[in-house]
Amino acid sequence: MVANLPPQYYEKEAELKKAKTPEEKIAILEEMLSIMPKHKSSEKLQALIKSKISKYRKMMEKSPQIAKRSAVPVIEREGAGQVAICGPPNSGKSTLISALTKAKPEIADYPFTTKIPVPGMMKYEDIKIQLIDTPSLSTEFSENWVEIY
Ligand SMILES: Nc1nc2c(ncn2[C@@H]2O[C@H](COP(=O)(O)OP(=O)(O)O)[C@@H](O)[C@H]2O)c(=O)[nH]1
Ligand SMILES: [Mg+2]
Repeated sequence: MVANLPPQYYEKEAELKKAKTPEEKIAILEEMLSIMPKHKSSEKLQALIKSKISKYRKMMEKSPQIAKRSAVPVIEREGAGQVAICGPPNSGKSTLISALTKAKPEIADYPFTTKIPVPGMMKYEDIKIQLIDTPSLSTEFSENWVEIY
């Protein structure tokens, strides 16, 4: 038991339980470290908090996209493989997806009709391949989150 922990420390402890993301947890743990009195009896607790911070840092390193860019649409792969159909505006991407899969992306003769990625399943013999309709790429304008990897 550590003596002389200030009341704010216990408030932070309660906040820590409610925090959801690793970033939030790291920020709160760092505050806890700065609040706590630095003497012999708190050494173990300081070490424990530091080890928690490094655990959450490692979690963030493992899932950088989720940690940093949770507002970006992410399509999990389903089926045997994931194929993104990319290309310039009006090149027939949405037409191709709607011909090969049951997905019904909007098809129009004005550019940049597709604003979010739309997945569809293409069956080839007994294999299912996931096709993704993507917003058009162009040098003038692209959805800022479009990134293929
Ligand atoms: N002539 C011709 N028009 C096409 C073909 N594929 C699509 N289109 C037309 O081109 C326009 C744009 O198609 P769309 O699939 O929305 O293109 P996207 O912007 O790449 O998704 C639509 O009016 C389609 O009807 C094709 O193979 N030949
Ligand atoms: Mg389209």
